[in-house]
Amino acid sequence: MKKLSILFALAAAFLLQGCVAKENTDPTPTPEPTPVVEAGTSGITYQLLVYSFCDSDGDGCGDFKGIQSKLDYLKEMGVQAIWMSPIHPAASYHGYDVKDYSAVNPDYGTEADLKSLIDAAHAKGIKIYLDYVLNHTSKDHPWFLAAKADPQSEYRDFYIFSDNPQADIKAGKIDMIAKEGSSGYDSGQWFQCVSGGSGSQKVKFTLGLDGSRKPKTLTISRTDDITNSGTQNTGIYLYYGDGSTLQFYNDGGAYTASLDLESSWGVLIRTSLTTWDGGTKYGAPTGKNQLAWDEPLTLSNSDAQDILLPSMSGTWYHSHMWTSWFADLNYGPAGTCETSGAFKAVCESADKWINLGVDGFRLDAVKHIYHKANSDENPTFLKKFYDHCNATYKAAGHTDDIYMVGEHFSDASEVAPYYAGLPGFFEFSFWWTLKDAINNGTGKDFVGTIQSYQNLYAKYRADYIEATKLSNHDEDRAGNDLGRSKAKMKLAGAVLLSCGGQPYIYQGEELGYWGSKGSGDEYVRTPVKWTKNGGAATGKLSGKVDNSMLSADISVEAQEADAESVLAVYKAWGAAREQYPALGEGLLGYCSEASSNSAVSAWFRIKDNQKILVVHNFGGGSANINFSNSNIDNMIVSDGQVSVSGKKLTLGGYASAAFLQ
Ligand SMILES: [Ca+2]
Ligand SMILES: [Ca+2]
Repeated sequence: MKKLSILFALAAAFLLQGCVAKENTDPTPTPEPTPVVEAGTSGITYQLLVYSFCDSDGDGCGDFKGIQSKLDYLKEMGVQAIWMSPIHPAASYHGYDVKDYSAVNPDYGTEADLKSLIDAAHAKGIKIYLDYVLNHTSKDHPWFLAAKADPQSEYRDFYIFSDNPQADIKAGKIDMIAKEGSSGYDSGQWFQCVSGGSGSQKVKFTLGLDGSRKPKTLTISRTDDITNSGTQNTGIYLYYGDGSTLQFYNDGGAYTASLDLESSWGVLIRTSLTTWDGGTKYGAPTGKNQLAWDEPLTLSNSDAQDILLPSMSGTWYHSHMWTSWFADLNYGPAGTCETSGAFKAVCESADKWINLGVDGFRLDAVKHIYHKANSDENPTFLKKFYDHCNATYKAAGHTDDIYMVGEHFSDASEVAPYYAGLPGFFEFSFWWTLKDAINNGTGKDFVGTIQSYQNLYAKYRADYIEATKLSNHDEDRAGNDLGRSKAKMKLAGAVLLSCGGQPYIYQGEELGYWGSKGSGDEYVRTPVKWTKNGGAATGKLSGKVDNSMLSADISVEAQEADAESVLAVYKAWGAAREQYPALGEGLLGYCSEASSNSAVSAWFRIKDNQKILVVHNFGGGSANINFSNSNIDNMIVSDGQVSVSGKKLTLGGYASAAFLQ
């Protein structure tokens, strides 16, 4: 059923063969070739935010050299791979609006610094995964700037443009939104862009008012004279260009504004200078936003789209993420996506990083690449991207397959069909199930639920990678969900590192961090505080840092000296995964011997001849379990109050233990 160990088994077999061959054929002692990444068993990946993990030069921004300096910290938790937040130049601090896929963000260091990090990580048996954003680019990416400026641009087809998105979607003309018919149209996902611009030109605007003296029509005329006359107390403003305004004049009942106009986007009418709220914005109705010389345009107080000047042409571009900052990439029909310019371009950059030594990718927002999340388009696309990258990876001399994990932010049942496209996906359901189980103090159903997810994946891929996790950078912190209870956080970490799958530890979870998105995403992206008295890489977080949390006692320095710390739990269970292959790679099996106690979750991890019993108490009170069949003499790792008396195991509240069978 579950074949997580394939990579490691292949690597180990390769090493073994290498040794045997050498002994048989070459009696001269020569150094063994060092494998790029030494095989291990933990399967643990650490998710870090480059900008807030570790700052090597004191400029407030985390960087590659900082990560390199902390590889031993990760190694001590059994970490075998790092997923770095996007490393490319980007418009936002978080990096998810890429401006150049083939470059590194200079705030993080140079490409040589990245190469140095990759080599240093490999020397310690740690792989490097890049976050790769395939759904969209920044609106400031040179591809998009060229595409929107010129319909004839070679980059025009990299994006999704339409003069009438609603009609084009209904007619099936938009390849990325081809499966939903008219229901695929969402006005909030389309943003206008303008080409042409006004240049500088002398014009006169005349405003028509309705019976309530509210703006009704707008007319633009050419003029040689931009001198305005009348009284300027109308409270109605022409808004144009880079945030400029001109109040209309009332000249004997005629509302006019003459000016030397320059605007890159057009004009709007507003009746407040300080807010857009309360119906103070007047623009064009959707689809009728073009001004023509000397022809009144009827204004809209509800749609209020930008009004295009006669010299301008406007069109719409698609952003699935409901933000004008992102522009969605266009890969054409999924069945032939590999022929699209955008596909070739993102592959070319991916090849560069693979050839630099990167071991895999975490793919962002994969259910949004093609619009319809539950069609086969995204899996089809993802398989083509994976196959391309894997071919590059093999050509670079690797004997294993490239690693790739997708972010499909949905229940396991919706994620499962995507395994047709990629070997790995995050299991968001793992955390959603676990936090409820811990907060309800009910452990008995937990492992059965996780097994049910595995059974879903196995229908689509025998060697699926179940990327388990607690929270990540897009969710409230696990610590928040667990009421900041240190005991619950320790339990959650012990469950994560003792259950099936290949777990991800999100930066700060091993330190017991908390934080809520409600105050801003930055609050769930808090920097690591390395020393009791030292600072942290807060420079990119706009001051949105909970400094009360970054206390001396939550620092790495303090927790490394504290056997009762959250960090100590992650280290203990991470080390156990490294030491006992069954705990890292084994099958997950239900243990019925603890079923009489609803607070307790018990399971086996089984690989080859090794079998480990894992027992967790999800409740706050102590729990007694009698094991008549399983062996509880040989405890290999534990957390909290644990005592063994003959065949009776007593676990204090939220305590955990594992036993070699
Ligand atoms: Ca720095
Ligand atoms: Ca998309």
